[in-house]
Amino acid sequence: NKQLTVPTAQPFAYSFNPAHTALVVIDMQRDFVEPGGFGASLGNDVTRLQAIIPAVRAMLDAWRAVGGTVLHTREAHAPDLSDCPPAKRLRGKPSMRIGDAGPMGRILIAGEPGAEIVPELAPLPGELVVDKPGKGMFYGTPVDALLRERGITHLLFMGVTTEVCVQTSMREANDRGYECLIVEDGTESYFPSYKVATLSMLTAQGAIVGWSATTAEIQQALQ
Ligand code: C5J
Repeated sequence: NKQLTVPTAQPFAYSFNPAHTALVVIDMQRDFVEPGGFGASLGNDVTRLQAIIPAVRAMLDAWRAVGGTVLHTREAHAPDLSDCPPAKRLRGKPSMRIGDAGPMGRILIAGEPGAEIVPELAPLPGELVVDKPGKGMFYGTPVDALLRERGITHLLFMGVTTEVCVQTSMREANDRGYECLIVEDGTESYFPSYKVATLSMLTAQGAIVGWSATTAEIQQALQ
């Protein structure tokens, strides 16, 4: 139960107490990350996303070793699509809509193989796992209550994709008063320039949304 600092975080030092901090792993699901899934069949280069699995795992291992709270999210809808607004479902490729049969089961439906978290990053018993119907992790979920009842005030974000679900979740968290940091090598986008832009816009203007740092810098602080 102690205050730690990442002195080289961007745009300036980030301090956190692991007892009041959660490591958040956004949407590391097979359909976004693995070859042969939904993301790949839309023409995206999923190897970029797959490449961060070792860094995410290393950070998870370090965080689990200090006994920190872990929250995994999945972008996943109810099988009857009652939590999927038509505005979301009708967007995108007409042959690959949420709920349609995809290469790894029904696309973004809870319980389908493609909606599962990749096996390398599988949640451990006791870790929080939340299905979210939106891009952000607070909309339509119990996440805020789950974090507050555990005394969580600080969040470290990893996962995919940087500019969509990770960024939206971090912005929603910042508005709710959480002190947020995004782990630079623990997040990735299908579009390299979007990742670079997202990291700079989140940390601009004196950490307007929050901080960024690498897994190595955070691991150093945890030693
Ligand atoms: C996530 C997406 N997880 N890009 N979803 O970022 O639609």
